[in-house]
Amino acid sequence: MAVSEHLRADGPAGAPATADTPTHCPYCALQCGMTVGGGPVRVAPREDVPANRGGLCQKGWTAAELLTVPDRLTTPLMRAHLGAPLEPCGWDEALDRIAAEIGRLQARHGRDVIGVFGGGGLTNEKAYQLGKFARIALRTSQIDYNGRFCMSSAAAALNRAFGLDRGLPGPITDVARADAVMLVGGNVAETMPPFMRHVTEMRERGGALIVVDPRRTATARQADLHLQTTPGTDLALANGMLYLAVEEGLLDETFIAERTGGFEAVRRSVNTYWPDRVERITGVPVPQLREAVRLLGRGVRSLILTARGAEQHARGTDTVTAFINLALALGLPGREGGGYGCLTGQGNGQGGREHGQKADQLPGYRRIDDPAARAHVAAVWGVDPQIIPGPGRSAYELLDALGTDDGPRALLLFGSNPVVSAPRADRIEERLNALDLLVVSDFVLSETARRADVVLPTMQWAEESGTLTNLEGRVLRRRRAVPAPAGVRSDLEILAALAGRLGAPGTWSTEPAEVFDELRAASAGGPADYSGITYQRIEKEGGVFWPCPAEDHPGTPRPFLDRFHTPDGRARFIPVEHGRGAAEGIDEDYPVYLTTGRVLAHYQSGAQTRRIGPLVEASPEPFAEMHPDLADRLGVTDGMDVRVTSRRGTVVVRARLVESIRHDTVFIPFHWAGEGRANLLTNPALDPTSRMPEFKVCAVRVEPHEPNGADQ
Ligand SMILES: Nc1nc2c(c(=O)[nH]1)N[C@H]1C(S)=C(S)[C@@H](COP(=O)(O)OP(=O)(O)OC[C@H]3O[C@@H](n4cnc5c(=O)[nH]c(N)nc54)[C@H](O)[C@@H]3O)O[C@H]1N2
Ligand SMILES: Nc1nc2c(c(=O)[nH]1)N[C@H]1C(S)=C(S)[C@@H](COP(=O)(O)OP(=O)(O)OC[C@H]3O[C@@H](n4cnc5c(=O)[nH]c(N)nc54)[C@H](O)[C@@H]3O)O[C@H]1N2
Ligand code: SF4
Ligand SMILES: [Mo]
Repeated sequence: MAVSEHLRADGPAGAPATADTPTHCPYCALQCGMTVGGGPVRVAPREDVPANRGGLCQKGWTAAELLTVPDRLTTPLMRAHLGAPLEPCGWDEALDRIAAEIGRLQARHGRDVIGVFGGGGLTNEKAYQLGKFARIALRTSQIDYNGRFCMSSAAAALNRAFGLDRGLPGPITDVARADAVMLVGGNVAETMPPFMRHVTEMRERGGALIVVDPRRTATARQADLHLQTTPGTDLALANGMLYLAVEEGLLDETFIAERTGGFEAVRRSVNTYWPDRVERITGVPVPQLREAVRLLGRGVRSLILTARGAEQHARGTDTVTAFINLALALGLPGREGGGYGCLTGQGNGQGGREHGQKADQLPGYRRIDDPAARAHVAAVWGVDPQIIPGPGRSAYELLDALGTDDGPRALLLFGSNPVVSAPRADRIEERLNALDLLVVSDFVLSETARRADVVLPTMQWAEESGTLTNLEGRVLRRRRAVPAPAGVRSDLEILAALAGRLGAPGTWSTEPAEVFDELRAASAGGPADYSGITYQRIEKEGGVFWPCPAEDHPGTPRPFLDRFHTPDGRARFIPVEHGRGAAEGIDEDYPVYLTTGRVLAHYQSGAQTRRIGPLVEASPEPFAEMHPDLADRLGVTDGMDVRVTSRRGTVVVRARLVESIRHDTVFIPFHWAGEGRANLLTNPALDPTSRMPEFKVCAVRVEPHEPNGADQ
């Protein structure tokens, strides 16, 4: 097996040589299998994990370096008073201060004065414990997490149509067996590189890849068909494809009759999406639309997969619904290996949305306003259901309310860096600064942690154990491979210590295995039922698919193959309309579309990857990708600094001229802080159902930047 090309000479402080431990990558939802061990610590890909089968991306290869970044936090930090610098302090001092402030604030302003913000990178155990901590230790309704910025639109659409929110409809190996895969707004060649192995295998077997993206990305370049849409027009594209599916006689009438409801209304609603009109809206030529429908409709096992490009819109839920309608009309979800799926993003993006860190949710994907769910979970927690609060605010609304008259005055944050990753980030930064108390648990001093009043140094991936649920819905084991540096505590230890100081009811184990057993009981009978999953089974079986309601139940790799999880077992067709499209259209003042997303070398807010030498070398700075024709019109040349201005702010980044992007669109990755922070520009228009912000489209003006201020 190959080893990391990017070994550090010194190895982690104090970490002795260890045997190689099988675990998974710290980053994305593919959760590539890797071994970690040796001194200096190194990683190597595992061959026994279907998701990556011996592959890793550059981030995975360099993951060992994350354990030894020079500015790793190893002691709590605290400000003596407002405006004072962050200074090292002891754990008791930090935890006592937090508990005292919480007590003071809640006595004056009520329970909801404390907010909690979680992350989709937290293990199931931590996500579960964080939700429980908010509900019965703080008794606040004000908890949400960064998954709201990620898969919430797909989740809402899946719940509405299928009655269950599960990312992929089957094991990832189904991709290689598919006849056609349509990937809408996903650039997996950069965001999950080993995923492309499955796609390549499919193409070698004669299957077709269709990519829908305003950019000819590394993924689109490998496609058989690339539909280069105008940002924010996917819903019209899907409705137009359904119109053509009807016209071409590609409907699966038997499936529609036996397994679904509501098709007639949808058939009528797509009547106005005739091909010329759809070409005008989306910019996709009619012959390409027709070709895409034929490829999908003639295949037996076709997959329609959406990712953030289609979902991060103020109409994201309806957009995903339109693709689900198309998949249902073609009968795909009824065939083994076919269907609709969404590509989960963060390491535990799937599990992180199931165990109660979402504002309206209790463990097991239960609804917090359902009396039976409250009673079940309260019994597991050993509390009266009455004390569990109701639903709180969604992520952006929560951050936006911080420090306002009726919003939280303190925030406890685990596993997110919203100063970089939240939409309209300067507004969010201002709200964080207005708090009486900001507590951040992290292993590095992220841009958000820098603004905290108390920073708690925590353990990271290879130092801890627990479970994560990957994009397939397969529950996997994260295993401890190296000791944590002295002075660092796990998130579970932090929550237990705070719960103790707050006099919280219930038990607060710091052992992941014990917390998992409690999670199993809390999830039992819920939509995301983990009760039959054990650490031992995961070890033995290489992961278990939920729902898994009993220890002798095999798990559920294909939850929609035979029935949907709606009351009548049928999937629901729901008519959706393009309407006016994106929340912000282009006009004379802001004549160009901005879209945002990712590059291969960096992860999310960059808090982790901007600290790793080879990744910084591969991708040192933010940039604005634009077409040479657009650049010409704007007087911009390759490599020049440009000012990009939206109604909310301005960034300065280097222009990168590429032929692969539409003439009317610029693309800026969101991984950087400072003057290239893409989220200074983005529009926090929210989807009415999922409360997802419109990260993927807003209107901007682009000008050459003259540093002396000659240009305004
Ligand atoms: N390298 C890397 N990999 C990652 C991550 C990372 O930060 N870096 N993060 C992980 C996480 S949390 C996530 S959520 C996933 C995200 O994975 P992806 O969804 O693949 O990533 P993005 O780059 O956000 O968006 C994908 C594509 O959407 C396109 N797009 C923009 N606007 C539109 C539109 O209106 N319609 C359509 N059809 N396409 C559009 C963009 O051009 C972009 O190529 O990646 C995971 N993997
Ligand atoms: N413009 C624009 N903005 C976007 C997006 C976009 O496409 N465009 N995508 C959105 C999406 S899909 C996502 S998922 C978000 C992600 O954005 P963020 O929520 O900011 O995610 P990360 O950068 O992964 O932040 C995780 C932080 O938690 C720390 N951390 C990691 N693991 C743990 C742990 O176990 N415990 C604790 N306590 N800390 C931990 C890391 O060091 C890091 O500082 O960004 C969103 N923002
Ligand atoms: S694709 Fe995702 S899980 Fe795999 S090595 Fe890269 S970042 Fe890690
Ligand atoms: Mo994400």
